[in-house]
Amino acid sequence: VEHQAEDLGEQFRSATEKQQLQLVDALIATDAIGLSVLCDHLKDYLAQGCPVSPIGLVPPVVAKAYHQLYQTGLATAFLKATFPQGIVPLHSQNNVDYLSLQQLLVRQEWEQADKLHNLKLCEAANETALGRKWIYFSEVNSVSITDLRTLNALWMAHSGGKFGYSVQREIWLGCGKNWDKFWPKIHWKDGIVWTRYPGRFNWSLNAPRGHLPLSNQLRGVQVMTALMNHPAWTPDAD
Ligand code: UYC
Repeated sequence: VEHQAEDLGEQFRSATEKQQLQLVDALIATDAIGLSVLCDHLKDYLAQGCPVSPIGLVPPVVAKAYHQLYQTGLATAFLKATFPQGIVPLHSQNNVDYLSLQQLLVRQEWEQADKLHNLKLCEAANETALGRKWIYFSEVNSVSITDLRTLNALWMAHSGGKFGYSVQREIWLGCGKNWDKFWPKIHWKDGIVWTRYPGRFNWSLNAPRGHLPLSNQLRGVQVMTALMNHPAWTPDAD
């Protein structure tokens, strides 16, 4: 049994990132040995000091291993002891507590998470925005690079890289910054019809890439423009 575990562990460690992403599923589907390989991977990640990408993203394999382990319910105590706040480090320069958002996202409660996300964005901007419960475009740059990266990393880690501002930005740039091309791609508009909040949005992982988090367009496109142009998405901005 020990040999088997070592072999699987070795196979996992020497695989490419793409293979590792597939191996996470295979390991979860097998038995206790598979689970221990994934736990070891998370332990190694912690021992390395939890490195993140230049824009603050948790490595996809780590996020997926965490998620699959979480979902089995067989590693609850280990995950809690190893990452007490969750897999995404909750850095804030605006003194915002993102723990409740991480908890909604790890449970895949997308609609509640989206609501709380928009409140946390306001809180990260200033007290006026928080009281108003929506953010004015000129307040977007009051949100620190750190905080916007934390928010984005939370969506990315818990959606397998499907949701988050950095995904929306990539799609938006791919559309040549043309909003009319962008809205249908993320299903915020179907033809000339705006997608109605909340019932017509897809609150699941079957949604198209970039579908979440939402930004209400009722007051115009300036908030979204400011979010897409925020320095958080420039790798060496801080
Ligand atoms: N709503 O249609 N939206 C609301 C979206 C628009 C409207 C909230 C997104 C178009 C009204 C969120 C889209 C529009 C309210 C979103 C969308 C419109 C409201 C709750 C696709 C009419 C009631 C948070 C772009 C044609 C509240 C909040 C109010 C709410 C999101 C209407 C998250 C992504 C242009 C009347 N919509 N919104 O901001 O303020 O209130 O009156 O974008």
